[in-house]
Amino acid sequence: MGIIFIFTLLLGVASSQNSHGLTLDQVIDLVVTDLDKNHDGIITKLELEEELVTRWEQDGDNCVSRHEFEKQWVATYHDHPNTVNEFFHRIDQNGNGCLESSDIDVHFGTLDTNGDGIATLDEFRTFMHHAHPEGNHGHGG
Ligand SMILES: [Ca+2]
Ligand SMILES: [Ca+2]
Ligand SMILES: [Ca+2]
Repeated sequence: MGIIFIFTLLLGVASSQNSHGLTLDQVIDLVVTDLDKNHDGIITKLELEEELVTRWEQDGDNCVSRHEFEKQWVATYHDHPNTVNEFFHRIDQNGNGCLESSDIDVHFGTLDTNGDGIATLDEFRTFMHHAHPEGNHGHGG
């Protein structure tokens, strides 16, 4: 039984592509904790935009480049750079190579159906499962 457990654990680590062996759910939990800065169980659009500016945007041009995003994400959540790369392209809604508040607007609009500027943690987790490359298992490899 012990050997099977260890083997399963190793397989899990190998397939997660995360250098710390974190599952997508564990990564999402870390992201949610970082985003919900006042720990009230909801993520506001303001919190999302603050995270974009304080963590991801580094050089003051109001554009989170793929490089800026990848560097911070890999350092913080330990996903593989290729995974982060694809994730960036998925959330760069208008495809201009920048994450900016207009991209946040679009994504938050899909989360926040009644437009009150608030998303619950579960809503955000669901969004992350759709947006993160490891949330879709249709393509194998
Ligand atoms: Ca909050
Ligand atoms: Ca920048
Ligand atoms: Ca963009």
